[in-house]
Amino acid sequence: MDYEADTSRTDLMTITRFVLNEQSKYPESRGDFTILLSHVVLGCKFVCSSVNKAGLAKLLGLAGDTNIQGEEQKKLDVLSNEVFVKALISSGRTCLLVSEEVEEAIFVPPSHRGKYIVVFDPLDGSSNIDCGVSIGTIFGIYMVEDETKVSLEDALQPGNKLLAAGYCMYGSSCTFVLSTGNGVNGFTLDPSLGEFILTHPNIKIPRKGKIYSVNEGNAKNWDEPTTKYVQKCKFPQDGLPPKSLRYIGSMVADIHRTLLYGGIFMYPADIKSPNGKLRLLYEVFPMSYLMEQAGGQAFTGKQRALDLVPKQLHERSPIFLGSYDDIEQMKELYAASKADGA
Ligand code: FBP
Repeated sequence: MDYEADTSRTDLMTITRFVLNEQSKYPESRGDFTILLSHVVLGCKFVCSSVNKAGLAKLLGLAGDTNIQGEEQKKLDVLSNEVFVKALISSGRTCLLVSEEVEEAIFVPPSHRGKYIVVFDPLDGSSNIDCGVSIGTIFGIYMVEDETKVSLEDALQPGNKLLAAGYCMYGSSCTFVLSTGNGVNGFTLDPSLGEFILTHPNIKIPRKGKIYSVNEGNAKNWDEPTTKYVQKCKFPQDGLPPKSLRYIGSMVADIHRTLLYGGIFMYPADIKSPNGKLRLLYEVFPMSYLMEQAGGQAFTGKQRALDLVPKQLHERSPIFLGSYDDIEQMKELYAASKADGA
């Protein structure tokens, strides 16, 4: 009997135990954040089981409505959104919610309010839902001083004001990745226990990667720095081997791979989409927060992504996320193109 292995298998570091340990570092804390997070986790467990049985439970396909982005909503988009909105309100710890699936910000009834604002994409990677490819949920958490006076402006805070961010990937296994400002940790759902167990402690992205991730179908519309960068990946001049292209088309899955293996994920601006495609509040900011916490960088083509100040709830932003050195290379190309006056 491998006693040591059994001991480690019996000393379960669940996500709740992990966050309670984190909370114990703040004597003034009342446990509100832990309660909020447990409701986010509950939502993810529900969505995970729904995604797993989607084909059986007739949860695939369209819901028949269109969301604020003009996208046809999938049944699972609507179901996931409903579960998260109800879970977050019932936590009694939130005052304002912003969801990719809801045009307006959701003000929590005063009787149920707490200090936290949650911005979230209930189900990211919609184009992959019906073919069973990995999809996910993305969230970011802010705080307000006085929840009785919360306003729309409080949802339009820069990313560098985030308190915490994370995602849950519904793939071959269900993985919850979280940062509360002290590094990034990954937890895998043990279906037999219904518990997320710490499996990826203190994730650090490799300084440089061998992978680039982008929808090359947009190449003809790209700006010069993006075109030059991808060219360097394919035809390196420095004797290094070409980088490999990996693109799943679900941001959560592409970012999860990038965090673990290194490299660069990009959804740049282009002639057709001058602000790129990905939404600033609940896609770009949370992933940028995680990337920086893991030792990587998040760049818009002009600046550090987390320093952006949103003007609208559903605004988009170009984004380059990944290994420190790879993003430095991208920054140099943009600086050079700016110097050339392009
Ligand atoms: P939603 O599915 O939540 O709208 O997310 C957008 C998204 O699917 C990202 O997950 C992904 O990175 C990107 O769009 C893929 O876009 P494209 O199909 O244009 O490459």
